[in-house]
Amino acid sequence: MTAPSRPSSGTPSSTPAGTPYTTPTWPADVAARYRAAGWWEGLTFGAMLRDRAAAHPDRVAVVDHAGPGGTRRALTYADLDLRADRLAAGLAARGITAGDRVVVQLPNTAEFLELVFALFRLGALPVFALPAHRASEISYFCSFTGAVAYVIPGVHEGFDHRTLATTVLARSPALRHVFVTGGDPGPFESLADVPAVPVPLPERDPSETAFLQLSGGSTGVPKLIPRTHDDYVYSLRGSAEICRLDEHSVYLCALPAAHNFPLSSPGSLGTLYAGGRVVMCPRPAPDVAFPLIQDEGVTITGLVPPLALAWTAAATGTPYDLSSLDVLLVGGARLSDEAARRIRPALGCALQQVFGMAEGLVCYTRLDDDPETVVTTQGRPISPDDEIRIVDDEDRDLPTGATGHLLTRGPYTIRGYWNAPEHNARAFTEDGFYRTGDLVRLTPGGHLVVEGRAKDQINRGGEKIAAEEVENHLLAHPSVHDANVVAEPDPYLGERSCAYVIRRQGAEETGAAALKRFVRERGLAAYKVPDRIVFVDAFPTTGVGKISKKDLRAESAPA
Ligand code: OOB
Repeated sequence: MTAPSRPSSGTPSSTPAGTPYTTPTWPADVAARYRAAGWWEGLTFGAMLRDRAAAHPDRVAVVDHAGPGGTRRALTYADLDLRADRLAAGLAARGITAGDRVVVQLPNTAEFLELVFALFRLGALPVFALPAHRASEISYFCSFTGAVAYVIPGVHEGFDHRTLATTVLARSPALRHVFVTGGDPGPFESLADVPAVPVPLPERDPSETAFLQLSGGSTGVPKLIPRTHDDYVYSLRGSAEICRLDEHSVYLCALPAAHNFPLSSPGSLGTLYAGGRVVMCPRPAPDVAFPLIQDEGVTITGLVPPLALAWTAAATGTPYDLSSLDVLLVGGARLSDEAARRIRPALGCALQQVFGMAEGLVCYTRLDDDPETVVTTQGRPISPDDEIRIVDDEDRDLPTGATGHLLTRGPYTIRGYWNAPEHNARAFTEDGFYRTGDLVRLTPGGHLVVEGRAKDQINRGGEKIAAEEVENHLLAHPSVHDANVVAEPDPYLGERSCAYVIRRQGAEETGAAALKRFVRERGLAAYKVPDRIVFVDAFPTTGVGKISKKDLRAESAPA
């Protein structure tokens, strides 16, 4: 395979090994076209919040229930704007500066938004970790990005992130600061003590990278996705229009706030773009979310399919008034047509399906699509400039209606992962199309239907697991000779993970429970620990002798 063309502009950086490498970005002529078309409006996140705070300072921007003893807190746009400035000043005083990376692992609280806007204003790059990540993932994010700071909740869902931070700190030479929200910071600094008198900061360039998002991934380690102000603000604007957000919209952030879906589709940032109100929901379970919908007058939210099913079931006979809810977005994994049909009758709201990816492309069914399109398709792209190709294994375009590999390119889809030259050569075509790894077809009406996946990944109810990452952890066990992780059907999650393991000859017999514990203790997020482990003597192989994951999956499927 030949090397992809490397546009000259980009984020100059170096690989961890020190080799200079420029992360590919949009070629200059393409960028100029996106600006001329008005997709890129030259607005930074810092300026966006400033504008909104000037236009409607007293309107509530964000609500959470993370005050002392779980009390309600509401920040107006003016509050959020000022708090972001004060936090930026305090972080700057601690030496955090433009271009620095900061790993953010916060639950759904107002601090999450304060912090990311503070970092956007500083020009420091949030690296968006999920609360479920543990030492394995966080240490990797910190060391790979050379992060200087890591921000955590003290204790969240019974887990002490301060202990995790101690482990991470010992493994991450560049890490200088750990900031803790909510209560006792332990040996670290409380984020509440950081804010200082605002200082003037240079305005950021809208074309620069604003943050690093995580890929679902299909390789040994997660890849990092550089998103610019220009491209991401465009995806927010497009999403807000498609979901008809305005200043009366109240968005419930029920999924983990840092994930691309609740962040931008249209998510908390799209809601702030539109001047609406974000309600932070600590957990997405109906008993937590339903009272918030009632009390806060929530109009729109987004869920992964298993949660949409749980909400649909719980809505029958609920004492809570859900009548304010206008729209439920469902995405992250395939929603079955049958489940889709149940949503409006049960919840009394419109459904919008979302098929998106942190790398860029986001498709929505539209609110004026006919009901059959809404329940049977995953929508169409945000932008008229989103380019879609559906190809065979040799990258040849297929006739309309045929199922094939989805390739995409456009004004908010990255041209390369951050510092990943070898991977970029495989994950993008020479002319800059991203290989999504999804198998899709196009309906005559121009909507996409997701039919499957070619990437080596398990989509566990919207949580993505790279098979290779888990296999590597299993292989580290002395009694494991070889391991293959595949998806198997699950009635609730859609898919769960199953590890097929060949034991090492003569090694002590380790059972499934012990092997799961081993993987967990290596510091892997709980959702990546195999749901099932099956010991086998050999793996099925293809005609050329390669291990056939297809046949392994078939073994897992119900007869
Ligand atoms: C969202 O983003 P990621 O980066 O966690 O995962 C992207 C992948 C897609 O490539 C696809 O494999 C799968 O998740 N996916 C879907 C889907 N939505 C995402 N598969 C079938 N049907 C759907 N509706 O998951 C994400 C980002 C922004 C908005 C929504 C979801």
